[in-house]
Amino acid sequence: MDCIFCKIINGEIPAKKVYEDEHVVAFHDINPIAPVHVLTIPKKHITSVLDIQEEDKELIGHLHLALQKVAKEMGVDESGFRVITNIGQHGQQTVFHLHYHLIGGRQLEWKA
Ligand code: IU
Repeated sequence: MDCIFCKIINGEIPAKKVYEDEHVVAFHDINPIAPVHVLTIPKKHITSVLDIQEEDKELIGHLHLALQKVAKEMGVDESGFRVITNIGQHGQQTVFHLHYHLIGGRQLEWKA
């Protein structure tokens, strides 16, 4: 499958990983929009939130627990941060492998 994030998962393309376990990988976004900008992704290829199946419920819970670990690892658990997943055209999704942006390290604003 020609998916850039699958290539990061299987090591074909390098990434600055901050967390990895059996089911998920987290790595620094190549084009950060904040001092902390990490992407957390399932190793299973899922296109977006719209593609999550019943059988993925445990995986998605696991991914959220991994987000806690990433936040602690990046030192933003005390200050706060934001988790975003973009979906489709209006969501401006550009990589079609489910990923959660963890953004922080400065005061964020809320605008769309
Ligand atoms: P989006 O939610 O699909 O718009 O975000 C995709 C993100 O993936 C975006 O922030 C890119 O900078 C990031 N990214 C990356 O970290 N490494 C890559 O090789 C590619 C995109 I392509």
